[in-house]
Amino acid sequence: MISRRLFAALLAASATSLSSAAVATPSRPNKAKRRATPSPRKRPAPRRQPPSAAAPAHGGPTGGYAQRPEVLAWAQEQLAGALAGWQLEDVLTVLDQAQYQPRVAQLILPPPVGVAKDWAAYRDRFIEPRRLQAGLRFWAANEDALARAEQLHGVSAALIAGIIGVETFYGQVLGSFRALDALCTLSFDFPGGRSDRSPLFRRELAALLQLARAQGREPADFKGSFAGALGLGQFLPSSWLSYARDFDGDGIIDLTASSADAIGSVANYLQEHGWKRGQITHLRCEPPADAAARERLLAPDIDPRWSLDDLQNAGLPLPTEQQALLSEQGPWALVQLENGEQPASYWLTSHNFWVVTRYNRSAYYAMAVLELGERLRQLRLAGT
Ligand SMILES: [Ca+2]
Repeated sequence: MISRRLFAALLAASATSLSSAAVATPSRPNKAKRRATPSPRKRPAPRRQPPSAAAPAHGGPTGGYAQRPEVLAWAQEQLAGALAGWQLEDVLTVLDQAQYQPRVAQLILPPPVGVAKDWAAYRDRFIEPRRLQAGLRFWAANEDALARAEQLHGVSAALIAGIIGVETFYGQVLGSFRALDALCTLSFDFPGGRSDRSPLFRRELAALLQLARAQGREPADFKGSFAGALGLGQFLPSSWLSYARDFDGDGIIDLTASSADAIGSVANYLQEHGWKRGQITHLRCEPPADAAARERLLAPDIDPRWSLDDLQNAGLPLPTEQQALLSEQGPWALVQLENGEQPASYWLTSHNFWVVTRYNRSAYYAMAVLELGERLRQLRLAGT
């Protein structure tokens, strides 16, 4: 607890910083971009930078967040916004418990330049025997909740199981950082070496406090990833507040202890982001032989813009038996995933594939969760 005397001193110290825009105005929301831990850019390689490169821009490795003028200014700003109804002293009491985490500051850095993307290697990290076995156990143990989520939200049980498997290995890798530490580190000591995303994490920090109060828990009790993502589906606090659901009917939302709550929340998240019931997500294809036509189709990336006619005019080889489906379920994007030194792989992807990337904005990620889920579905059908 912060003493009254310290509290008064902090208020006095904040006077100038409050009037000098010490707190960055958050830019437009970008909440899904790094929601989940695994993307090709997120978990590669052991370490990317020596510890000194991740040193905080200001303050020090001891944190001391509640004593820093710019943090106080942020806290005061929140009282008129996300934390309306809170007392400043209560916010500072929470912040006073936060510790700077150098490992968090390292993990947020991008991988070294020059590391080639490799879909085959990425896929093999997730679609492997141990994760498949864990996925089959998870599906069997949660058959009812998965079927209910599929029925209610239109999102396939396979995709929900694929997401939870890639995110946390079915709850085996939930993250051991205190979300309060991770979010304070990234909010107020965001490292140099990549674009500053601290405004996003300051919004998530405020959301964590809101979430804790809504749940009658202490903010310091929440544990998760280095980016503050929580539970089986790795929801950031703001996503928990907006999209999480009590799916087992016990009156509370627990995305860590309740598999059913996590399942219902993942399905609800996708539905709220525009999932279309019954639409397929992707089809393997060959690229157009003509390089210019290929580049033109690839230009919009995962944004589906191309009709069947567009694809045919570009010279994309399309089996006749696929054409009715392509016509009904378009428009399409052409997605290219690189395979290191080997030739790239190509798919036609739909609006629903784009929706999966709202969970984590990476085509590699989306393809991995879809393929893991599909493999699990096939194994179940085969009675494995
Ligand atoms: Ca519940």
